[in-house]
Amino acid sequence: MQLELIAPASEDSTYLPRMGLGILAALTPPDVEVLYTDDVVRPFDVARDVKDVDLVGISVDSKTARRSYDIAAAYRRRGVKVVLGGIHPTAMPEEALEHADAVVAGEADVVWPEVLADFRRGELGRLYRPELPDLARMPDARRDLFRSKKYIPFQVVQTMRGCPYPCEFCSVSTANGKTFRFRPVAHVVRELESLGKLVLFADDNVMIHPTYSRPLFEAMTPLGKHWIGQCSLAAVKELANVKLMAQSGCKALFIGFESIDEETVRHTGKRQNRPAAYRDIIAMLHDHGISVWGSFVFGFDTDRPSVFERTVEEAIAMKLTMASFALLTPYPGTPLYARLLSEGRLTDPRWWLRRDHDAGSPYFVPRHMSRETLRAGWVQAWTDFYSYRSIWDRFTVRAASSWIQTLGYFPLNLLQRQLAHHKIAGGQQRHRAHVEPEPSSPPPVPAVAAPGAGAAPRRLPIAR
Ligand code: B12
Ligand code: SF4
Repeated sequence: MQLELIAPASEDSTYLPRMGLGILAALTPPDVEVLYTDDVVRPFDVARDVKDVDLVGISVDSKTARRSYDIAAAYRRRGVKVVLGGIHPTAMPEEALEHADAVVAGEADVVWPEVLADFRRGELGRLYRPELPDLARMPDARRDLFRSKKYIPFQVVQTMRGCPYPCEFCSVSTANGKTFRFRPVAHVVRELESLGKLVLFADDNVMIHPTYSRPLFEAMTPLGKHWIGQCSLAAVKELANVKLMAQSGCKALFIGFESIDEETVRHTGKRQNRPAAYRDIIAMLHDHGISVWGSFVFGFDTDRPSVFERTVEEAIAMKLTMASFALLTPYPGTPLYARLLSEGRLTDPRWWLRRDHDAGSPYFVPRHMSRETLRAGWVQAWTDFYSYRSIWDRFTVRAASSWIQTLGYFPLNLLQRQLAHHKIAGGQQRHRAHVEPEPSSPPPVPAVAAPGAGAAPRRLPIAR
């Protein structure tokens, strides 16, 4: 039997293998041949790449839903059965079932062997809703499937799932549960020992639960790894935690600041963020050789047109190594989606079904500006943050600085500058170019103005 596992791409995808599929491959009986196809590495061409395998499994998030459904349709036309799973089918199982033979809504670890056995007996079910698995039984992902040289050279490792925080825009607590579940430290350490020096933790929040993370990082210290991960500000407020992370090999953290405004972080539910403390926390991280990649979101109900310029200025003053700016996106299954829907503010409630969804966002009516202003301000923030002046002004080398800050800083920023200009401002697409335009979609240019809509933000003085 041949099973093909497919990781579809969106314009926001990165050259990283899909861990969930590596785990499913590890849970697949050894007599099944597993093929791994990554749309990021080589854009999937329906005319060229559809194969005569026995079963296909596709990992779907909301940004890749449309593309996943198109790929699924091509296989099903050929008589190949398709199973969909991942965060989007978990939130939208009924929709996913319209495009697949079977859907797994939830973490598939426990149920995957059963899905395969059902398929082999010719009794594939329609909808599987597994219990949340005990991560003590989570296998190491099958990394032998991830062969492309295009992948960034960090090995992805997961230590925990679930999150109790109530951030309104986030899918995690709905999909993965409202409690933390951890892999035993010994399992993580054994997996790390089998891998190379560079590690990326695919956790939402490293060090969020110090009673787990401290023993983990202590055990990692002798391994000599260099690792990067995502982290909430709550985790790095304490000097002792920062010291331990640095000692265990942490070189950079991706931190969800979300906003520089106190009112906004309270409104989003991200209560652990205290904007007044941002600069001090970053300076402390820099002093311990940890670079910071900040993440900000625009479009919250408390955001006004001045937010773009103020955010970029603050991000420069914080001396962030890099930053990403996202448009607030109503992902299905989130409290944000439910609220905007109930307030009648979603302009295209199934935006993810559009083939051009990346070009037309935001798909909701902001409270204090028009959609055009929001999109224009978002583009401006990207180009201003990656202006040559900003790149220069943010550069800082401290005694403890790691290679990411010394050797990596300028190449990484110049790459991001290219992305800002070509993709964000120029609208250049890699994946949309491979599909037909959506005939029935409403026009991608935002057309709805909010009450009290402001003018487009002016160009920042730092921009070149
Ligand atoms: C690591 C990560 C990334 C990485 C790596 C992605 C990669 N190549 O794997 C990077 C940084 C690149 C990234 C990028 C983005 N991400 Co991201 N990411 C994550 C994160 C933190 C972990 C994902 C992961 O590896 N989990 C570990 C594996 C084991 O779990 P899993 O993938 O869910 O798989 C399990 C189940 O879902 C299921 N399953 C999955 N696939 C399949 C397939 C089949 C056939 C079956 C049966 C089951 C199944 O079984 C698996 C085993 O239990 C999640 C948050 C989270 N906790 O899920 C966000 C998350 C997935 N990301 C999210 C977003 C929004 C993004 C971005 C759009 C952000 C941006 N603005 O740029 C981009 C673009 C994503 C894209 N597809 O293009 C959202 C998605 C929301 C949604 N509804 O779609 C999440 C949920 C975060 C959040 N806070 O809401 N991301
Ligand atoms: S944004 Fe981070 S802290 Fe908030 S709910 Fe999601 S995973 Fe938890």
